[in-house]
Amino acid sequence: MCDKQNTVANADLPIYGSLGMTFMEFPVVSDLTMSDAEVIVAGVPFDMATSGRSGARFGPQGVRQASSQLIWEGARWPWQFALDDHLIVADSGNVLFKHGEPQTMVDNLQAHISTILDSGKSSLTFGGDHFITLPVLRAYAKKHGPVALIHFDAHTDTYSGGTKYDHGTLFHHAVEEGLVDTEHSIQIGIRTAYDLDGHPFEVLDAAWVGDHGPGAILERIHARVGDKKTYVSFDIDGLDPSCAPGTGTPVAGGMTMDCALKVIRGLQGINLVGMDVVEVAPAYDHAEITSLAGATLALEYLYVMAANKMA
Ligand SMILES: [Mn+2]
Repeated sequence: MCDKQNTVANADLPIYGSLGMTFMEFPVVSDLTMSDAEVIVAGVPFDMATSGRSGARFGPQGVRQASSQLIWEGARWPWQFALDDHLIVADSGNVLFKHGEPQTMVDNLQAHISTILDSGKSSLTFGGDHFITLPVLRAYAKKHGPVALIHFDAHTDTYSGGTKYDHGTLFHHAVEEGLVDTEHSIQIGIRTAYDLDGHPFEVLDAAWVGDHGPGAILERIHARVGDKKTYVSFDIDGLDPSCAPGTGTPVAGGMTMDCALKVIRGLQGINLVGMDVVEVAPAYDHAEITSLAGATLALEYLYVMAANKMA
């Protein structure tokens, strides 16, 4: 039973613990225009564009839930400042759409991201399958023009023969629509077939990544994107299945989590304008490994955003 005396005695303790309702327990934002947040989190519980196993619709809630394990550390190691002191982040919840009508997701997501960008903020989006990146990039290109892309994935997602809503074709469409500055874009961790002739992006394939490590990867990334406005898209299957089993189309032989974290941390100095983490499918996960990986990569990105701002 809760008596008043007890409540007063513990006034400095939070009554509710980590519920994982928002990413990193950042405050909920409903009025995007009025909010002073600099980065807005959005979930997109959509997996109707998957070619294999569905389930990424539960990605946003998985990542938010896992992020509750990261909150206790005031200043995340090895950063020497607390994120909250230097970057204002809020969580706008999930983008809504009519199930069975993918176009309503496309329209609503692009509108939501455009609202975020038009109010001078940037987005951090949790998929959902990788198709959700296409409407996000449409909003970014509308605001910023074609953006440089840093894309982590086992797959290039540049296939041309897919259906209209297809998580394997989005970068084919993004290039065709002129959303991406291909000359300054790079794909990392690729280890599935793609057409080498005329491929629009620089590729660091998974074997090269494993052989050369974070320092060399970062050299290539910085050389490629330069000072361009840069969007980061992280398909969690870019990681090795041992680091990210909970995903729809896992492929053996990917990046380690250690390597991925060092690469994200090393994006400091790049003109970053947005990020997504996609393809987390908690139903195939074990012990929240994949959701935690997604949450940790996103948190590391936010630290980089804060560090860029402080520089
Ligand atoms: Mn993939």
